[in-house]
Amino acid sequence: MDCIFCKIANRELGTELVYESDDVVAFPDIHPQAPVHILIIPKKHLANIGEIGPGDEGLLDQIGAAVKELAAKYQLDDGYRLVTNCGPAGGQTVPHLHFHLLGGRELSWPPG
Ligand code: DGP
Repeated sequence: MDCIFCKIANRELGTELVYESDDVVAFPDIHPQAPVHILIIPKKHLANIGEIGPGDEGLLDQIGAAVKELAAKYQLDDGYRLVTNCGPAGGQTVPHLHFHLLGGRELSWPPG
């Protein structure tokens, strides 16, 4: 499958991984929207959050553990945002499930 995030997770592109667990990796976004902008993804190819299903038990727990560790690593003590875009209308451009961890500046709401 020609998926850029699968290639990153498989270490085929030389992208720096800033976190790794059994089923999850994280790496800096190539177009950062905040001083800290990390993408957290499952190693398994799932197109979006709607594809999580049987066999993926514990995946969201691992995502949560990654968020906690990365927030500490990047000293996001004042807060941060975790967001996943789903489908074209949700603003998703890479069809491999990913969570944006954004922090290091004041983040406004609602998003665009
Ligand atoms: P989304 O629009 O939610 O699908 O976000 C996709 C993000 O992925 C976007 O912020 C840019 C980032 N991105 C796309 N291609 C690459 C890549 O090759 N390397 C890295 N590090 N980030 C990428």
